[in-house]
Amino acid sequence: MLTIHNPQHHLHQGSHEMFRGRLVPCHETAQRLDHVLAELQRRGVAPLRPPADDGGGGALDTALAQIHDPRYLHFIEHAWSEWVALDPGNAERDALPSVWPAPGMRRDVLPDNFAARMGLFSFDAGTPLTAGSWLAARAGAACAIEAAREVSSGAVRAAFALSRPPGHHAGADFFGGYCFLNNAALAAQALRDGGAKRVAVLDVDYHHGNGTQAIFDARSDVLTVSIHGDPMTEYPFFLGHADERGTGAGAGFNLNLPLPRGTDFARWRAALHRALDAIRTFGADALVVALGVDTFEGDPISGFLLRSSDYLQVGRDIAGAKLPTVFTFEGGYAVAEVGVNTVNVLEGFSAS
Ligand code: OKP
Ligand code: ZN
Repeated sequence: MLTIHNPQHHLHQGSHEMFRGRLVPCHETAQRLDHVLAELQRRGVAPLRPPADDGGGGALDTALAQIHDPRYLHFIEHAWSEWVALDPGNAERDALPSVWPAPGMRRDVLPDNFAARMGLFSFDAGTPLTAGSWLAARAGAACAIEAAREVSSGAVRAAFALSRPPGHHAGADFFGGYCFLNNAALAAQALRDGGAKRVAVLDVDYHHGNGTQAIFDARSDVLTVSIHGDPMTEYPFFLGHADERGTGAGAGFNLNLPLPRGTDFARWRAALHRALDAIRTFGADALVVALGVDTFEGDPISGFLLRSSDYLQVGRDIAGAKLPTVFTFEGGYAVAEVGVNTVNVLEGFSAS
């Protein structure tokens, strides 16, 4: 499968995240992507290339502004230099938010204070903003958009945007869950712009794709479907319940399939078949798969029980939708297995 990988991903490397009351080393590391790349090369699942379009000339910025709020984009682009300007010593420290507007507080006024804006544009303290976060996320967005364009043009049936930081928790105007720019949403929009009338986003990451759901919540041209750990107990907690079906014109165009911790592949696969049924009923002309493999039994931060060989079947099942497909890379924190598990999905898909 054509894979567009982000050669700048290593520019984003947080040191610590707030986790269960203390700062712990980040789970979302550069080695994750390196393992996937190595596995793709080892199995000869070519071709593999960086994005041809580096985003010069403003086309990439125009695409980003279709999904993200201009104030948010401006903030993320300049956040690191603001952070260092506050104190030169900050160059050695990641920026983490620590204060957020509660309901009833003002979101319409953009504070001058940097910490206040960090909170306004985020929803957790697990997502460090580092010197290279913007460049890495922006190059990743270019991978997702280019993958979608290759699929739209008919050059390939499917493409994989291999990038980090991941994207599915990022909303139009917020970062969080290790995500800054929503690659799956950008790919879906690029497929729409490339002529697809109806696009489905299928999110198979362990965590609910709250950013993607929120971005398309009121739209009927993009169906969002997510299979994930029940938000009653699992991150991101405040979205992802089964009764969220979309709002306004988007009513009926979101489907959440929450599952309890401890769910095994048989039960998970039944949810996948429900998701694929909904995508068929919707009449999608193209598909984006937000591919997280943190559903793996050995994942250190998740609670499902999928095994490495199961991912081949996941790929075959998704191929059964017979749609032009863009995969984006999301979670998966069992570093030694993330390559095998991810490439198993792609191989299962390609062999079908
Ligand atoms: C990102 B992706 C909160 C601890 C939980 C967030 C998990 C983000 C997962 N401080 N950490 O969906 O794999
Ligand atoms: Zn996840």
